[in-house]
Amino acid sequence: MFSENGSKIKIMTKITSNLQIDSARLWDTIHETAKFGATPKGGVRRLTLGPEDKQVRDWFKKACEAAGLEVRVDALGSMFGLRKGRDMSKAPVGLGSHLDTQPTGGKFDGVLGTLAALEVVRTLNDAGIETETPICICNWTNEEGSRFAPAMMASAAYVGDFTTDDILSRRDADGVTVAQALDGIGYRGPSPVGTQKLSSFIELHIEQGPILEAEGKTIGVVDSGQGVLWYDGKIVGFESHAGSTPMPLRRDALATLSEIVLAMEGIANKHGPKAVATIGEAVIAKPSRNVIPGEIAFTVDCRSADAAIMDALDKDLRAAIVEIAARRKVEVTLDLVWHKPPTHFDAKLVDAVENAANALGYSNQRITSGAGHDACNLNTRIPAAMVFVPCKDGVSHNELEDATQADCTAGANVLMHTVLAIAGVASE
Ligand code: HGY
Ligand code: MN
Ligand code: MN
Repeated sequence: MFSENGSKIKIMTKITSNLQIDSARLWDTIHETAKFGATPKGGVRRLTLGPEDKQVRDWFKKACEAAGLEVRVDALGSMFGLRKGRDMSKAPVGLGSHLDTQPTGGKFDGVLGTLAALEVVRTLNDAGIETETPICICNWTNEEGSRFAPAMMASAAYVGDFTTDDILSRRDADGVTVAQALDGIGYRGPSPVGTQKLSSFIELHIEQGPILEAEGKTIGVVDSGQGVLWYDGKIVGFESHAGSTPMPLRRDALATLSEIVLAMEGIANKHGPKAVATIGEAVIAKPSRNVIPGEIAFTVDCRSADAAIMDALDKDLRAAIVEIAARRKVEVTLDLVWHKPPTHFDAKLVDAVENAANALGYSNQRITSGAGHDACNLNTRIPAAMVFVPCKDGVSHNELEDATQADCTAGANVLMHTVLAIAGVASE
């Protein structure tokens, strides 16, 4: 299921040429695909496996085939565009990201990495370059985890963290399963997950944070990534009359949640700055303006690059909930639904990214990824690394998400030369 090479890959230490991607073409494709799910505020709403995702997948498949790639779709809908290399006995070097977005997503999250991978292929085609090892561009299904949990779902199944059947049975808020959604857009591919071998993987992504912009750096050499804890929570209090129930007798689920939110914020700050946490979803079961909320479902997202801090976040959050629940005489359950340990990317590949950035003359610095990415999953099985570029004000998962053409171009050039350093150039 995985590349036999492991991290015994040979990496050229210096880049072979000053080959540059076609900046205007990359920028045009980013804006062309942004129309699939375009929102009035200039963002993109392209939930995984929905109609807009089908539109961009169809576009991507056609573009890959037009670039001479052999396109395969696996059982979870992940798409692979294989470009032949001189030695087809070698597992290809992977590059890419995801094309699904958050409900209030932007034009660049995931899209930049996937379309930059396509641009790398187009540039190698234009230059008549054949790589020694084949390369394979990837669009991973459901990186966002917004419609179906967990995030980075398909790459997690690819590395064996979940079975394909487990993922196919996951349901969205309307009860639709991943299997039904895949069939609904015709992207439940024939090949079992993991059929497409990869010897390594490089992902270009916007930073989704403020550091590179604040430091005035063009490239982020990502050497690590935060670990993630996702929980599903449920509070059961007691519905009763909003007017006639005396305050001391109330078992108010929303007031309970409000205390949990502030307790969790305090816990993250206590363990900060290397800890973050939020409650992104909260649904009152039977909302009514004159009924005291009796039942609420909520989700928690905690992260840290330090495994010990992750353990402390879990311990402190559970202790706080026990105390609040007892005092308010309500029942609170908290189920851990996803635990992704912190990522430490492959040192040799991280160096290759840094070498490419330096050789191309781009200012750069080492950085930890605050967000999760498919490369974080892949790195548990094959060598992986990431390239970051700044995004405006560090904003992402917001329709205002923005980046510059120059930075996107720089990121794609570093991606291309990193991939060439790994795959090798057979002929040009
Ligand atoms: O949640 C994440 O970090 C990613 O954006 N899906
Ligand atoms: Mn992303
Ligand atoms: Mn995202």
